[in-house]
Amino acid sequence: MKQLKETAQKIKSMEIRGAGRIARTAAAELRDYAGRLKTSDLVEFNKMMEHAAGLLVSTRPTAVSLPNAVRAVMRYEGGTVDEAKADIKKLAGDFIANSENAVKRIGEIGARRVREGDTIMTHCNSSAAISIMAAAHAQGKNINVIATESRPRMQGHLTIKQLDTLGIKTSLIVDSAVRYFMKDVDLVVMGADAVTVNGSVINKIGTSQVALAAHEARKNVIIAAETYKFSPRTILGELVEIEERDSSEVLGAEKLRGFPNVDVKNPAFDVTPREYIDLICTEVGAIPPEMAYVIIKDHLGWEIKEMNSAIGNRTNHQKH
Ligand code: RUB
Repeated sequence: MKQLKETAQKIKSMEIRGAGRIARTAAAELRDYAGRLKTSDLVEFNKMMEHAAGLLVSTRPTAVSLPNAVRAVMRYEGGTVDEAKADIKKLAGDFIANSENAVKRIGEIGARRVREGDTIMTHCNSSAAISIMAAAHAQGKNINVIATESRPRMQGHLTIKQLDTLGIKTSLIVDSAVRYFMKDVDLVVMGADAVTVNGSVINKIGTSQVALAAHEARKNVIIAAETYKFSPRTILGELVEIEERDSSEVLGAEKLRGFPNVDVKNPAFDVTPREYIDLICTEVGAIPPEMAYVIIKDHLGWEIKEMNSAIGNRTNHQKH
């Protein structure tokens, strides 16, 4: 229980972050948690697994990869605890391996859209988006990247570090300079926390502004997203919750107390309508956002069936 809680806390506090990484971490934690359970009573075991699954899913509400990963592991079967544990181990292992391969494959597919000499703008820190830049660079294409800071948590600093290690020439800019620099950009590549059935993309706050500026300047926007970032629940009309994070990430509590008429709003993600997205690059191919339904149907179809029998009831702060 202690390790489960620690993992959940690491995801909540963003020590472990990024939609793909939190999904893989949750799958691994369910596997390890199951392995640590001592009971031989299957009913009790199932109950404890349900509790662990619920705790992990509750840590961050927007990244659909997280419930998708948890459900992929929680499909386990078995007539005994040992059989259930073995199935959980397999399902978690498959999810993690598929996820890692997906990021690599997205890089290979997405890099085909990158031309020699391109300047790519990116926002936040997405492993799938960086995989495209890394693959293009590895193919010998001479690329430049413009990376935003991504306030308030400055994930752009992680991005520039990774790109620097890869030897990719990168400029760091403040978020408000996106439109100023858009004229120098050939291609925008960003990640996703969730993709809805209508092809909208939910990603780090500011993503929709970058996409809007790109649209105005007629620059292509590619979203790098594994198929498990697509949200089957949106087929049933459910909306993706936008995580509102603590005000202290933007303005310290002490400073804020000095302004009795001021509050801080800190949504962590926003929604980019499909009109501003040219392609969503997944591990099974680069698709127009209008084809999101097909990805959900073909790759998460089992989830739709399961959901039809048990529609969750999450309470949301803000929905889109
Ligand atoms: C991270 C973020 C990333 C996506 C995709 O937000 O918005 O663009 O999660 O990342 P946060 P990846 O820092 O709040 O988790 O491609 O690595 O899954």
